[in-house]
Amino acid sequence: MRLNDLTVNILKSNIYRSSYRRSGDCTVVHLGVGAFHKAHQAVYFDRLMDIDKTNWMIQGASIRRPVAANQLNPQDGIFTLVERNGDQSWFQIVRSIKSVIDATAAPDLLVQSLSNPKTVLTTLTITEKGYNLHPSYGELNFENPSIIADINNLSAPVTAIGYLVAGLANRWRNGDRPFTVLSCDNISMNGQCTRRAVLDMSSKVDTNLSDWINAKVAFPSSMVDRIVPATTSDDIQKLESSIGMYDEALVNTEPFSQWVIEDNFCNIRPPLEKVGVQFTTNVEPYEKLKLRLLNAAHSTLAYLGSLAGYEYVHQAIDAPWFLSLIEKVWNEAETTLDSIESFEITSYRSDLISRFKNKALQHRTEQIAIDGSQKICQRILNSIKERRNNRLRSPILTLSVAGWIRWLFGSDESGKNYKIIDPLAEKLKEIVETNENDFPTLVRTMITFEPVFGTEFASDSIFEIDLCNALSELTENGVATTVEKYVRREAV
Ligand code: CS2
Repeated sequence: MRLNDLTVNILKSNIYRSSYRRSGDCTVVHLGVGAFHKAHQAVYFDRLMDIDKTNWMIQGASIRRPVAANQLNPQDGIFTLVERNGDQSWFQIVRSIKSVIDATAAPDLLVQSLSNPKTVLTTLTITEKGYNLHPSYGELNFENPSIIADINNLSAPVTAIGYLVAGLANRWRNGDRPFTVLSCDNISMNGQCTRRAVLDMSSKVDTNLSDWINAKVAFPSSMVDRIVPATTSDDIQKLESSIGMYDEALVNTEPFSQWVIEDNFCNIRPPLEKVGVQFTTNVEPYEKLKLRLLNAAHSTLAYLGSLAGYEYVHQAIDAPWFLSLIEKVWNEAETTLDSIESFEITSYRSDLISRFKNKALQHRTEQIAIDGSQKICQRILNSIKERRNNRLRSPILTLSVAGWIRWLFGSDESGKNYKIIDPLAEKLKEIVETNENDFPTLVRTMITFEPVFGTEFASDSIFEIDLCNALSELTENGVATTVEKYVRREAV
């Protein structure tokens, strides 16, 4: 039996579900309904509606693929969230998504929702590449054919930024109040990035529109945190045998969840503080902390771990010397962080280790390895850059960058091939393949590849030598030996 608004009633009462009435127009539009949105923002809004009895129903939208629409619409938008920790599982039915628009088939429906004055907030999880900004220097990529297409025709946009501009343009023309644009992607200063992308595009459409957006629209930054592995068909089968319900939209996650939002809204602000969200005037220290500790560790475990044959994060962190490796990644990164009042970094770090060790999550290293070109700069390179400005070398973070480059070779240490999934995959593969037998040239070409490294590493000869050595060691001696050697040698 498939989960939906009616069948949910026959579930056992020990499965938690909210009880608010799912009626009225949606007040939130979410672009990019995927596992993370379902396990994070949708859960906060579900709880909020349950305790506050105000309407924060979400109109979901998928921009690139119809998957979420196909999973959720036959289920009236509802799905099961399973929090897993060790042997324990906690089940909840989440009811805050009304339905999902498949914008690939019906772009006009999404533009209509965004243009509806009842929409007070638009949230985004479109991943790093969805912003179409150059990862290292932050302007909109005007060479991207989809961006060009949107600038020329906003009636049926193809990019998330195009949809935002189209919706805001209608609000402006109709004299309506704009919606707040809240990015929930893992990008440093995600609000400013979204603002930049929207202003860059709208200024090519109509400068009066971009002036209005500039003056009237709020783009708060936010820090989001919850580990959400991709759902597998095995997970769906297991759920069916344990609760007797077939749920294609099921999502597994950890008990931990965090959301810190910049208190800067241009339309009604949901009172999310009632459900544990933290509002602050400055999100940057939280974003930096999370990207440079949690995500830097994740990427390090993903590249070095998968090269050494570890399929899951919990296996990689338990591999010999990997825990010390991660501690040293953090020792280096921590020197670049700003302090946060009443925040205990030591306990944050030990909580992260427990989260990584959560076997029940089955979080694949290959999932984290995806889109490295969009992630590496914020997670690792920025720390290296800031340390260098303080005359500090970063041997362990450099090893992590070398791990990424070695991973781009396309096969692990046992010779198993895998696919490089990355918007810049073709270019990166070409760089690696052309210079496979000449590491100094490979490293030189990489660090001068501006879309990832920017311009600041080209003249950093110390980093260049360190990176070349780390890459040679990894390739000649293998991950295990190199990690042990670096960890023992570097008393950071
Ligand atoms: C992960 C993140 O896939 C990845 O790149 O590092 O999705 C990570 O699980 C989340 O940021 C945790 O909040």
